[in-house]
Amino acid sequence: MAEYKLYYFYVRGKGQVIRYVLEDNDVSFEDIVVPLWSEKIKQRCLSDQGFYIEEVLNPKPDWLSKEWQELKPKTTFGQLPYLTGPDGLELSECYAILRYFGRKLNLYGNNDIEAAKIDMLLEREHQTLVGVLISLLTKQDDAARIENTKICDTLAIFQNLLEKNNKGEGYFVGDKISIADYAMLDLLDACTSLSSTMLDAYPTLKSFYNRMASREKIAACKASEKYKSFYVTGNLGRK
Ligand SMILES: N[C@@H](CCC(=O)N[C@@H](CS)C(=O)NCC(=O)O)C(=O)O
Repeated sequence: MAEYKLYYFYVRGKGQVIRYVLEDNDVSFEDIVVPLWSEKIKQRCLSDQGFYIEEVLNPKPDWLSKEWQELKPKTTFGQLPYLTGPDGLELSECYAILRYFGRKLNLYGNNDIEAAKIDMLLEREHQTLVGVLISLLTKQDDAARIENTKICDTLAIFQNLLEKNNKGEGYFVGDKISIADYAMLDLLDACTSLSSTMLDAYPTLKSFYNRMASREKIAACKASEKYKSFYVTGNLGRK
């Protein structure tokens, strides 16, 4: 039996970074994919009509799947991702879960300063990721999404920080992989979904992305039918 159960929806969204960490570090877990929307309206996710942020935040009760209606009150805050594990462990908040595995799997730097730098990167990366995900749930074209999220300015800063550590040839902090690197991989996935050429302007970041994406277990995860079926977020059918 798997040691952990990770519950998340059929999107990458806020759950994929945890899936990456668990897959890449051989953690025994059950990846429980919960349907968010009821059959009645599911097709809208795949159509041009899609869902927009107002509807995602205030769905009509009969829009939610039976599975999610049953699970929601059992989770800590009524949202996913949600993790259960040994000794009655129950955790919500994606970055609390990420940090838990960071500590447990020795993916949190070599000392307090490295851990603080990892936290700093996680804070800004998460803020940026949420901005990109929300932009995909709003009615605007991709050029406006890129402009309004100021994503290019942020990528330039991230690239600069990466280049300051080991000339950008390794990881973001110190000399070993950390949860910040998995979080950056996930953010760069989302950027690539927004624009397939966006990373071309950031060669060091692009090389980092390719290195992370080609790690054996990450590449296997990305190549799986399950991963390929996931959308970046719950709208517009964007992979
Ligand atoms: N602050 C939470 C937010 C989690 C969250 O927004 N979850 C959304 C999906 S990404 C959700 O559960 N939506 C369904 C609902 O609220 O009923 C985190 O970062 O984990």
